[in-house]
Amino acid sequence: MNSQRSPPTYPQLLTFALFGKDVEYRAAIGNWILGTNLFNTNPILAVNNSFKIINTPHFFEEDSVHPDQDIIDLMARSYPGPNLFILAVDSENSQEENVVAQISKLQEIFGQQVTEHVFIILPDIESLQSLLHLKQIFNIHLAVANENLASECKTWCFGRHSFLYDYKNYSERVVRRRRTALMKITVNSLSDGPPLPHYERAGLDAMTPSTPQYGLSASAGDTFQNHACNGANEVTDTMINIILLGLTGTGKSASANTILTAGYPKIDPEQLFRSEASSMPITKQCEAKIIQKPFKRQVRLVDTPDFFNEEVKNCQAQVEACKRFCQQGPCVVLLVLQLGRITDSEKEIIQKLENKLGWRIRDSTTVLLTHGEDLKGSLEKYINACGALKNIVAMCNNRYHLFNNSSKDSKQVTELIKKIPNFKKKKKSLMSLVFDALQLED
Ligand SMILES: Nc1nc2c(ncn2[C@@H]2O[C@H](COP(=O)(O)OP(=O)(O)OP(=O)(O)O)[C@@H](O)[C@H]2O)c(=O)[nH]1
Ligand SMILES: [Mg+2]
Repeated sequence: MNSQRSPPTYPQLLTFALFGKDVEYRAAIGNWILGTNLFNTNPILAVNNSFKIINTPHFFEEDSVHPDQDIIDLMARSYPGPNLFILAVDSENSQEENVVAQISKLQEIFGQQVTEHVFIILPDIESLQSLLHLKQIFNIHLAVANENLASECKTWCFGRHSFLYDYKNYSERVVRRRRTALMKITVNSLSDGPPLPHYERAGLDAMTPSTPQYGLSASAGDTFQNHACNGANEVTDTMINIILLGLTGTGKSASANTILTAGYPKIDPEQLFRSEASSMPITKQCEAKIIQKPFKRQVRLVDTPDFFNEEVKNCQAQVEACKRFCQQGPCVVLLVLQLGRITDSEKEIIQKLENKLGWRIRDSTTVLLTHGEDLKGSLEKYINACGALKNIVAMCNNRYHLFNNSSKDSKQVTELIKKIPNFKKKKKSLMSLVFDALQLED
């Protein structure tokens, strides 16, 4: 990575809406773009490191039972608009009138301008040659299915704005409401919400949590999930991620446990993140748990290893695993530092993490100081007296908080949540979702 270049303000993930009459051909195109076979089960949504693909199973079916609902769901999942509308045209449906009918249907629903974002993928060179003239007529992009589709799509999106829905046929309010409802959809019947859309994630084999997979019961009445990210798990794409970053021994896992126990005080200790005093790294792999309390909705709490510790094997794989969480939904960072132990290696920690993750984390980071019980006097004075810490805190727009992880006081968690940036003012930004999700329970 070029360290001179400022990382993007949010991880880049291209959103594609995938259309096509033939289920198998559509799946093959989805698989080619993702570089996996996730589409074999015809999911509604599939994601990898670079792409989020929204499948539209019934779109061109004359007898679709809920055509409007299908369209609203697509708009909600790709809100405020996808980068590309991919039309997978199989050999049975590649006659000109058939292709034109599909393009016209997209125009009818999403407006004439949609064609600027339509990418038609044809089965062979012959169909490409016979349909090439449509390029001029509709201002669309045509290509033949091939194994380089992913890079072709990326190249085509480069420098282009994504499509924005105009809400002439469907109200933005309805779409947004549906989006919110989809966000509330719970994971694997964790709570009694509506059923889940089928959703799959790709390439998370770097994640091997030390605890068992789904359906964990913390204690009577308390439930949360360990998130084993090794394949086709069902999760919502807009779940908020809280990612704990920092060096070994600073208290990342202990802080994650403080957050967990604030919501689930009777939690079985076996289900906490492993946290121990040690000169060697204890957490060696990213590990995530999905919780609901004390938040209003589900939040994925992601504990990470020290990305700069040579004792952490496959460090880069762990960075990649962490990046996938950053990309999957809105995320906020807790940068964990130990009071009284801000070392030289932590001076540049923000820049170093940004370079590793390729994301300008400082805009979404709150500094979380641990060992709060050791503080003598005011925290502000302490920060002002420590140049390196003052600098880090300033980079994070003066967001900081103090935890005493040896205390069971859940107030420190509710106070922390209040300090997480108020993104609500930035209308329509992804980060507004973060703020909404981090509202405390009534
Ligand atoms: N007294 C006290 N101990 C803490 C606090 N925070 C963390 N610790 C202890 O510090 C030690 C290291 O904490 P961890 O949470 O394992 O640190 P970590 O950042 O996850 O470390 P790695 O997993 O090795 O990267 C553990 O013994 C914790 O109990 C705190 O606020 N007060
Ligand atoms: Mg740890």
